[in-house]
Amino acid sequence: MSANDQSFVLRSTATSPFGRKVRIAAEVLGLSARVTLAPADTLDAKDTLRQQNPLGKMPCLLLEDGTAIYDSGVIVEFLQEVAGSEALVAASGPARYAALTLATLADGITDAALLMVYEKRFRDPGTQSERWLDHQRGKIARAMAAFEAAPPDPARTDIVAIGLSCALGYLDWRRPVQWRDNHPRLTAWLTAFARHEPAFERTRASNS
Ligand SMILES: N[C@@H](CCC(=O)N[C@@H](CS)C(=O)NCC(=O)O)C(=O)O
Repeated sequence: MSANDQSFVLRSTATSPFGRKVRIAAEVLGLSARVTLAPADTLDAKDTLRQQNPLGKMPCLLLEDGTAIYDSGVIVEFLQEVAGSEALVAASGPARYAALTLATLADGITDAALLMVYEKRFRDPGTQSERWLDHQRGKIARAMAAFEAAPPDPARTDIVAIGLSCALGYLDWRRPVQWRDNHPRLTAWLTAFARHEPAFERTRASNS
């Protein structure tokens, strides 16, 4: 059976911002019905996630023969190929690398936000490093400034918009930083993008 007609299992919680990227992509590509969400516990050594992805990170996509595909960016590209589409990122050329670079910038916001959340979650009160938190805040601030200066087209769902919307959604949910008041264009962008792309609201954890 080729990947073009098989079903997939997505190891991810409904709240994972990187998992949300994949769930939005699957919906936009018309593949949602073929992707079953199987929550993973990244802290549980017995969870099969660590065999599927030795890094123990989610999302991780499982093919019917057990093949594992990660990380979220690779999964999005894989699903796009399964769908026979180039809707989310161009297959080649300068536009591809421009989009992949901006998508990495958006993912970097989520990565830094997660590290801030983990710093608070995994360290005992009073032992958290303010220097480390500041280091991550700086990454978020610079990446957000770049997007504020040039927000993407809110009427276009591509790999950049998907990653950015999931990053901002995660900031809104976990609040490692306040971003709305000092990023009016990005705030407007997220409102307009959510209106344009229903998969954004449909993949909110409370809606799934
Ligand atoms: N670059 C990865 C990042 C994935 C990631 O950091 N996932 C988080 C959850 S949203 C995770 O698995 N954290 C647990 C850990 O790092 O052990 C991707 O794009 O999929």
